[in-house]
Amino acid sequence: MSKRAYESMFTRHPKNPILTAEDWPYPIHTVFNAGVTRLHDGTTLLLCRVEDRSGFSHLCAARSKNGVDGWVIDETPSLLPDAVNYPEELWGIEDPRITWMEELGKYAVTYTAFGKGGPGVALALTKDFRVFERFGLVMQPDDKDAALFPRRINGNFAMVHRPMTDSGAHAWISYSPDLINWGTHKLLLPARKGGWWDANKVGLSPPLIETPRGWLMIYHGVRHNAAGCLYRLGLALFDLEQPERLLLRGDAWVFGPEAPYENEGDVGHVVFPCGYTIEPDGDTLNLYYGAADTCMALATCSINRLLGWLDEHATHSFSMVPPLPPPT
Ligand code: BMA
Repeated sequence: MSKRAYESMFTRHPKNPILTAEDWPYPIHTVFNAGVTRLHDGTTLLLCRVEDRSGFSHLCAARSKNGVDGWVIDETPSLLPDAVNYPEELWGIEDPRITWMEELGKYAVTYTAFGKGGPGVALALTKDFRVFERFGLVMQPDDKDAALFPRRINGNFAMVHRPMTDSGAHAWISYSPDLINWGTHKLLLPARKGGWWDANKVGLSPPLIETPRGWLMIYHGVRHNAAGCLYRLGLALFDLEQPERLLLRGDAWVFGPEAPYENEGDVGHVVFPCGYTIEPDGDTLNLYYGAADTCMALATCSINRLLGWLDEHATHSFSMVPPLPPPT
């Protein structure tokens, strides 16, 4: 791992990468960008994006008692693209995010359906990750990086997603009375511009984390450079009852590719978390991330420490450019 002059708030698990293609019970090319939940019996479930050698992705569940090893992986794909009934899934399904919906007594899985129209947001509900109730596309292409909130906000379901627009790739929030019809679209977190690490393209990484101080967002920012793309993670905090209200946004990234398995793979220099579990202490966050679009890795951090960092670094504190004076 390359040496950095700054301290990370995240601790990489010594057993990283925790899942690779070699662990799979059937032939696959890569495993990455898994949606995550802790089942009611305490089992950690990773709904992994698995890419086969046709280049298409499907989803496959891996379960573990301790969330680190001893994974029991479904013998066959758990959710395959269904291009007959959902032509938007012709070229695969990718990057699931999981939200436990107490009101429904089901898990909501939002994933990217990739078809001729481009990537769009699809939704399925499940109780057990074996039988899925598919809703098809809920956000038309080009859109991805979506996750539901675990409860209604002011009477409506809410979803963060990332449509592509001429102005760039920004995170949006939309509301729905029934999970099918989505509206009241609001810009949630815009990509910055110019030299910022998160200029031009941001997207939600795992589902938002509910804290007493607000919804904590771990998002990815994409930096294009001469070598390709760099995917790093930043933090933002939103109001609990009015989530489109941004409370704090960090100025620096907090986690980026450094370890060899994050820098070398099909797409090097990528860390891409789609889910987490929280320990019973309510503070320890286990962040599961795809590394270099090739394998799954785990890093741990303290939610309170992330919030404390945001308090200190939500202005231009790392920037050489002094903040603008308040408007008169
Ligand atoms: C994004 C998504 C992710 C992928 C990342 C890096 O656009 O497609 O699935 O991990 O690019 O390649």
